[in-house]
Amino acid sequence: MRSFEESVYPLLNQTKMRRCTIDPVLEEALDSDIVIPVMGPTKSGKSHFLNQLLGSLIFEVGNKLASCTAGVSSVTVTRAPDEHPQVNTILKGRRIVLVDTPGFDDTDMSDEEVLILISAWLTKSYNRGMHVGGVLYLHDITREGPEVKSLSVFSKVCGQGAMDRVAIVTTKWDKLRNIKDGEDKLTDLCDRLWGEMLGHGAHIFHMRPPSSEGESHIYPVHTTPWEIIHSLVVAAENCEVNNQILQIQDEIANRRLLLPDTNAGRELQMSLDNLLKKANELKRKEKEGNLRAPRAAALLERRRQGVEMIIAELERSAGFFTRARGWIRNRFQGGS
Ligand SMILES: Nc1nc2c(ncn2[C@@H]2O[C@H](COP(=O)(O)OP(=O)(O)O)[C@@H](O)[C@H]2O)c(=O)[nH]1
Ligand SMILES: [Mg+2]
Repeated sequence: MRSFEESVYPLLNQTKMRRCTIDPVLEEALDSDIVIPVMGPTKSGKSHFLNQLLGSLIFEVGNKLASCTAGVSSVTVTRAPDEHPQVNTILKGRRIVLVDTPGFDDTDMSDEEVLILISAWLTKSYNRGMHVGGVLYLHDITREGPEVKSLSVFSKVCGQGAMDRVAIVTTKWDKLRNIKDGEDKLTDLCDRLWGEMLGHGAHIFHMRPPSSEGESHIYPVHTTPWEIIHSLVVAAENCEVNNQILQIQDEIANRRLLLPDTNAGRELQMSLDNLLKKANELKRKEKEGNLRAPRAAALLERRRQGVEMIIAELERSAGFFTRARGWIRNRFQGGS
């Protein structure tokens, strides 16, 4: 089986992200583990959801540059709280591995970088025998504007075959001034954006706001994090263990595709052409003096790391890319 991450990690070693990529849970992987990655746009409430589920502040809420939540991190649970005995009946002592991931459309990280981190974790977990029991996709119901890219990459990471183990979870209902607005948005999202995923078997849940005890009737639904996890554990139980795989894991580990050639990579247009365009755009911004502020400079540095990582992977594939790499580097770093 191809070890995707080995091609990427040496490069990560040189970056600030190194500590975020070494996940002790992966070092002690068990083939009975039920992996549940939590994905979705930045600030949709992924870390908050996990903390609520775990009943403590495990994951940092509100992504910050250079913090470990900027990477992929996981935690294992072997027992649900006593109010959810049905989960424990199914688990029979097996571990749930909850995986917190960075979101696409992050201001601090390029989408390519995010996909590399997520796919590296998933490939490594698959190569170590773990199975993906289900996947959560969180969506902030108060969100205005599109999240088309995040969703389309997500659906390509999972693949149609995994959709019946996907749970779309809407969050932040308590922030709406008017619940009706949320319900209207929901109808629109189900018709327009999520229709295909739902058609392929994805489930939909709405998080009960923490303050809604006793008044949950005003919300369209009232699901708690453990109820959602329960539904995924049931879905995993009904899925043949060999089929508990995501499309991107199959593409990289079994079919030996390079990340840019996977469906998700293609969705992000991680081609050399596109990298060149990005590099040139960054160079142009630099020339225009847009990057004088320290934060903007840090952003450029991270984007550069993202591009470097992708180039490192492309470089592995053929000698052709070695020459292309030198050329891209020169152009990107201001050479001719
Ligand atoms: N009011 C409200 N705030 C939330 C809810 N879920 C998350 N948040 C807040 O939204 C922000 C982003 O949450 P976070 O979990 O860091 O998002 P992530 O980037 O998806 O991990 C934080 O300030 C959270 O406290 C919710 O259901 N209601
Ligand atoms: Mg987070």
